[in-house]
This record gives sequence, C-alpha cells and structure tokens, in this order.
Amino acid sequence: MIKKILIANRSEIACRIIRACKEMGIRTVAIYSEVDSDALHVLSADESICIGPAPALQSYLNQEAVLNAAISTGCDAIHPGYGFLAENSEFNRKVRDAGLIFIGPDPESMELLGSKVASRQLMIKSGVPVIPGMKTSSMNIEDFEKTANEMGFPVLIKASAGGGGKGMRVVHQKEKLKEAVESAMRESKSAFGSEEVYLEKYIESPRHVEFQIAADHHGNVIYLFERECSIQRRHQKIIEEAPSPIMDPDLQKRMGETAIKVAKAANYDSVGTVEFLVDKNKNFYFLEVNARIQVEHPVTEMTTGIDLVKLQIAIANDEKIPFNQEELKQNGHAIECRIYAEDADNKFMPSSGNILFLKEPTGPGVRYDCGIYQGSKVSVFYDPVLAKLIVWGKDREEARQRMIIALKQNIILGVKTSIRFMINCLEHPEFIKGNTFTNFIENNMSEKISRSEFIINASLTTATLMSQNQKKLDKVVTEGNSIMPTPWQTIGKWEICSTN
Ligand code: MV4
Repeated sequence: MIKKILIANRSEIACRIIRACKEMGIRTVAIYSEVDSDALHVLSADESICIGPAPALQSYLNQEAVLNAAISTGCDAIHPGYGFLAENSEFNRKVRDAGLIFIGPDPESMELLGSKVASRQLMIKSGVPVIPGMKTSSMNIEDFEKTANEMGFPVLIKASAGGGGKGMRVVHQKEKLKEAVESAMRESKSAFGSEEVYLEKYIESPRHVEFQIAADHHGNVIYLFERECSIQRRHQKIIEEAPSPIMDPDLQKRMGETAIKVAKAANYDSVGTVEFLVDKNKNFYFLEVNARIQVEHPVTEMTTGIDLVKLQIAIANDEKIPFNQEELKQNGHAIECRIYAEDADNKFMPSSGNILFLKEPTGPGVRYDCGIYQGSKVSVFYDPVLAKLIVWGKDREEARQRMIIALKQNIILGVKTSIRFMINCLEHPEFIKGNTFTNFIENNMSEKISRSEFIINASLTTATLMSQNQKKLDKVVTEGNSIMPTPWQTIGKWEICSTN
C-alpha cells in the first residue's frame, strides 16, 4: 500500500500530483534545487528535501540524488510527472531495484516504446496502421531512393532515436534526397547521439490526435477518448482540446480500439497516451506512445470526470481500474492553454523575473493548475511553464468563449507571458471553424509584434511603481491617465488593461 510518495518534479505538475495525493490521504515529499527552495510545490508538500544546485542535470535529473531523497525520507514510491526522468527506463529500473514503486509503466515497456523504429516494427506486426515507409533505419542512400520511388514524393526523413521534429526533413523531389538524408543524419547525431534515420510518406497538413489510455496490472485496458493537439509551435503544444473537432463516433471507436491494441502489444501497465497522425481523409496512423502523464491530461479529466493522476497511483498500487469502457462517457468540451513565461513578441524567448502581481482566473468551468504565487521567482534553468488554464463548456464555442474571458482575467505582472498570443489564436476565424492543423501557427499567426508588447510594458511599469512607492503611484494614476491609452482603466489604485 503506497503511503508516501516523492514527487520527482517541480512547478505546476508537482503541485497537481500533490493535490491528488492529499485527496488519497498519501503523504508527499517534494524535492527542490537551491533556487526552488521557496517554490509553490515545496510549500504544498508535507515534507521537502534539497537535491542540489540549480542546473537540472545536478538536481531534478540527478538520478542518485532523487533516489536517495526518496529512500532517506521513507517513501514507498516516486512519481516522475512529465519531462525530467518521467520516461527514463534506466531510472525506472533503479527505483524498482531499490524496492520502491515507480509510478508509471514497467521499464521494459518504456524502453521498447522509447525506440521509434522498434515500436514501429511492433505495431506493423500487431496490425496497427503505421505511416507507409521504411521498415527499419538504414545507412545507405539506395534504400532511401528505392523506398521513395516506390511511394512517390513528398517523403519525410525522421530520426529513429528522437522526436520533437529534430532531424526531420521533407523532400519533394528525388534530386534533393541524398543531401536531405545526410543533413538529417548529422542533426540526429548531434541531437540524440545516433545518426539512425528512416523515411516515411509525407502526410500533408496532418492533425495530431492522441488517445488517453489506462492499463492496470490485471489485464484491463481502456481508452479515455481523444485530445486534439495540433496547435503546436516548433513541436511544442500550445493549445489542446477534447473532443477533437473532426471526431465522429465510428472514427473514435476505431482509434480507441487501436490505442488499446497498441497498449496490449507493448504490455503497457499505467496511464499513457497513444499519438496518431490523421490525414485530410480521416485515415489515422500510429506515431508514438508517451509513457507518462502528459501536460494536457486535464482536458480529458474535465470531459470524462476521471482523475488520471489518482488512477495512475491506484494502478501503481496494484488496484484494478474501477470502471469499464462502457461506463466512460465524454461530456462537453474542454480547452487547455499553457501559460508560459515567454516573450511572444520576441520569438517566444524565455522571460525570467519575479511575479510581482498574480490574479488567477475564475468562473464557471475554469480550472487553473498553477505552479507560482505572487512573489515567486521565475528562473531560466527550467521549462518556462507557469500554469495551465483549462476551461470546460457544454460545447466547443462555450469553452472557447470562457477560455478567452479567463485568459483576459489572468493577470501576471513581472514576466512576459504568452497570454495575448493565445487570445489571438482562440479569436482566429480558422480556430473558430475548427481548422486546427499542425501548420495552424505558421499559416495563421505571423510572428509580428502584437498589441501585447505595449500592454506588457505598461503592466511592468505599473507593477514596478506599485512595488516601489504607493504614493508615487497615486500621483501617476491621478496624472498618468493622460499617458494611458483608452484600453486602460483604473479601478481604485489598480490599472487593469481591458485587452478586449
Ligand atoms: C509526420 C508528419 C507528416 N508526415 N510524419 C512531428 C514530430 C512528431 N510528433 C511527428 N511529426 C510529424 N510527423 C509524416 N510521415 C508531420 C509531423 C508534424 C507534426 C505532427 C504532429 C504535430 C505537430 C507537427 C508539426 C510538424 C510536423
């Protein structure tokens, strides 16, 4: 029976896992690096322990330090969250060899699913639709030319060892193939330490639709429907939603049953996600499995009513999944926006500083998974996620409207954020029509300076004034209205920018 869990992560996901543990009566231990000693996840846990200096490799990625922290605080289990060590099969194995529970799939399944070529071969053998292409990677150009000529151009070259678009090359004509293969090999070698690449048929303007699955230690495997995650920037998801705008009951059943087939083929035994590419004719193809809880899991929770972190911990506790496929229903529509400390007007450069002012959004259907508080330090050492804003509505339009209102309510001063950029996405006619393909941002959201730069600078000015000298602010507010353009209004001593 799991009584105490060490959360091997930080920020919003650590806070989210701690919340699930509290609901289950499980004690929690937070880990923190020297710059995170006052972080919200540390303040939220029952206990906490410093595991090293700021750089992730010396702290959150330091396997020995994390494992020793769990042992020294008497934990039964480690929850890795996402990122960091979440899909590291070596760490997974070390935790189990030390007699602790790793809250996730077993190491063998994680290892198999971590190799693109191995999982692709397993899926072909299991009758799961994969993108047409080479069966294995190759080092000689003749194999690439032969497959490309058989399938026809355009084709896509991919790195076997990694994802996230690194080492990917689209090739539209034969003459460019050799040079593209060699360049992909070089990039893959530097990014993943392996120059193994392979070739697939290129699917034009695909959608990224992923299915949430859960499998327990007693042979039960279910799907908890899909998430549409096509709005990405440089392979980083920006906005996710459930259900997908293109989904229909027949396609959903076929994709869900295929996701279960994938989980069974890989002997998967935790919560996880099966990623698919869907083309314009609604053909779907296996992409990969994410063997962890994902950033975007709340949109599934908000439309099914299932707490996926509690389910993941229950499965790790050898419990059976407490419901069957027929009992699961999708209700309404949920959208998630990731609130990043990034400068959307300056190529999304990370923004660091102190949170001078924070107003969390509220309202019907609004959930805010937050990793900061007013006064938090936002450092440059880690992923710049500050919070996730998830909104539920009875249908997609109500969820979209509520999300826009909630984003405008979410005031964060002290760092630049991507809030204005997301409002622009959600207000775009193509988003409203549900035309959310993987090229949505490059086609619709040119990286020109938006209004947000002025709003953010003015917010920073206000915040700085507030934090320095209230009297000075009174004077500015009295006299300053003439310098604030109309969108600004003063409510008492607070200037709130109405961004509509
Ligand atoms: C593809 C593809 C088109 N054709 N494979 C991007 C990284 C990894 N998630 C797989 N990706 C793609 N694989 C073939 N054969 C287009 C993409 C792709 C993409 C996929 C999902 C979400 C966002 C994407 C952004 C660019 C490219």
